[in-house]
Amino acid sequence: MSDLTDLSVLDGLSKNETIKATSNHLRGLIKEELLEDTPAFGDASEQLLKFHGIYQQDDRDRRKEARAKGLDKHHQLMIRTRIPGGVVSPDAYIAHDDISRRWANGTLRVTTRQDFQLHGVLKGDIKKSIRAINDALLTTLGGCGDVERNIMCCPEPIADRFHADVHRSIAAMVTELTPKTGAYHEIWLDGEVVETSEPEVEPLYREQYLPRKFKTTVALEGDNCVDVYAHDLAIVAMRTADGAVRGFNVLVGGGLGRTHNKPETFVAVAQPLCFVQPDQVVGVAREVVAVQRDFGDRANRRHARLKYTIADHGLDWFRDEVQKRVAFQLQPPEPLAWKPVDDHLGWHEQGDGRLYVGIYIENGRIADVEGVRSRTGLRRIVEELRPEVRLTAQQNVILAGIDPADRPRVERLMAEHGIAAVEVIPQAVRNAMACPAIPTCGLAVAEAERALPGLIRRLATVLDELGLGAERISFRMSGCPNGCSRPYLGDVGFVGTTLGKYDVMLGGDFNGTRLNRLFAPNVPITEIPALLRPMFETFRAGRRPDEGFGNWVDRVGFDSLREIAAAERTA
Ligand code: SRM
Ligand code: SF4
Repeated sequence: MSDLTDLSVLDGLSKNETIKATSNHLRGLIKEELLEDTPAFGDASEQLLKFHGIYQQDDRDRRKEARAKGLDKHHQLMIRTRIPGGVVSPDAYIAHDDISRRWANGTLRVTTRQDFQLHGVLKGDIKKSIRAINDALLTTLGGCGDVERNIMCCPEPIADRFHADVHRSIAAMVTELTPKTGAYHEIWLDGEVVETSEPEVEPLYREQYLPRKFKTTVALEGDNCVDVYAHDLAIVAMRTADGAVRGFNVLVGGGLGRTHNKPETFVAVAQPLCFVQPDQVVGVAREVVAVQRDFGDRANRRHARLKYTIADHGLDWFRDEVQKRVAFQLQPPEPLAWKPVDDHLGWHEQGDGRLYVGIYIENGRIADVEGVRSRTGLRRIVEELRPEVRLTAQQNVILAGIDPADRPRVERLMAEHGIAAVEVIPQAVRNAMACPAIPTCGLAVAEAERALPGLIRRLATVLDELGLGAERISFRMSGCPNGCSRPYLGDVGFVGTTLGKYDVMLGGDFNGTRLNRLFAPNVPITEIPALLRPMFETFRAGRRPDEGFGNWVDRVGFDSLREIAAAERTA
């Protein structure tokens, strides 16, 4: 197998199904192509590499130049390390920082799913990079691909029984849901090829893995900092009065990817499925994945996520299918109540006499740029004090286990490297997220990470002028409708439609429990502050006590907002 064109496509199924089925459990020709002196892998390997946590990309900023010179694209790879619950040891942090300097583009990207991404790695350096990540006891296996992705969890490093028990459950889920193939070790770590007459078995995923990516998160009762409603499988840990895990609420079928002008693709929030006991959570997670494995659409990848399986068959059918496969009775889901989302930034006690500090990283990009040297600064702190590092779902970094006596040293190092204390960061900036988009993402139709910093500061100024500077409003920007920064769950979402233009979405809520809706299509980025300013003014005048911006929008409705916008245009 060398290229998609060589494959006879499995009857009625998508090309990817053939690639997976004939890959010998994700091996394909990756090992052979690694040895070839070429800048890029072939099409089939490109798909299989995702399961190994690697995306083939090209530098889109250099496309024009390459075309003008009659050259090929500037091929490069992105590596995604899977980091359950976002917990990174100091050694693993240093390993990633080293790779970013030696083989990647000199930056480290914290993702919205608590992973690290390294961009700009060349094919010749990929094996060394993967090996270095594994030497630091992390893996990229399952970072991408049609399998269970990174299992997220609220990253707050509180030292109590509840948090410890939840993390134990997550570790068990990770073990259960990680692919068992030996391909990863053989290809990247020069593991021994086991010659046996017994066929290799992938007990959960079998020959064809899942129809599509599958995402799970674990929230702790009351705090939706991990955006429960965006997930295929969302698990909410509930506590007893004395701080033990009482059980887990289980929700299914959330997903945010959609395609412009294809109404058959849609955004969905996860719906409550059941409540299970602590010792049943791994079993229920496994069987939710197994039902999706068996019934997900393998013909049309645009219709293959769990949200479509549930939309097609119904939630009751789905619950029955899961019930048939587990040996215990699924209990009815319990109602959920959320406190205001906590982004865990700033200094806090962690319950064992030590402190943690949440540090704001703009759009998750750890880099040395214009006055902010977060790469060097974080490296110095981690090397000197060896805190545990935790990545948040808002693309920020927590340093945990700090001796209170070391707090002044951490603060001094932060200041020396231009890393701002959270108190001085405008709320609009603090609550904003953008996906990478151009130049690395091949699917981007507009800028995001490079466009949001300018826009968000203009919006912060507007809010300040109106006396709303302290208001917590979430702003999320994505460079295409796939929704990697979860724009549809923010108070305000900006979804790229073409270079320089965005669909402006309004009416979500700060706690991420409700989808926003399209308010104004295709707005040039330069016009967004003027579009939103009158909304903020009317919000200030007409809000109820403690009412957030998104909730106010939802209450007053788009008709009145459009009247406000029209009045502004004729004024
Ligand atoms: Fe995403 C594809 C980046 C979280 C929905 N996402 C991509 C790719 C890999 C582009 C590609 O397929 O070629 C992007 C790589 C860009 C780059 O250069 O780094 C990409 N997604 C990201 C990250 C890095 C954004 C970020 O700002 O951090 C996030 C990595 C998470 C991780 O560590 O695993 C990221 N992506 C998300 C989320 C948010 C979430 O999961 O909480 C979503 C929406 C939730 C969902 O999945 O429904 C998301 N990404 C997508 C989709 C649309 C999926 C769909 O069902 O239609 C794609 C495209 C696809 O899969 O075909 C996509
Ligand atoms: Fe790329 Fe679109 Fe995801 Fe942004 S939202 S990273 S542009 S796929």
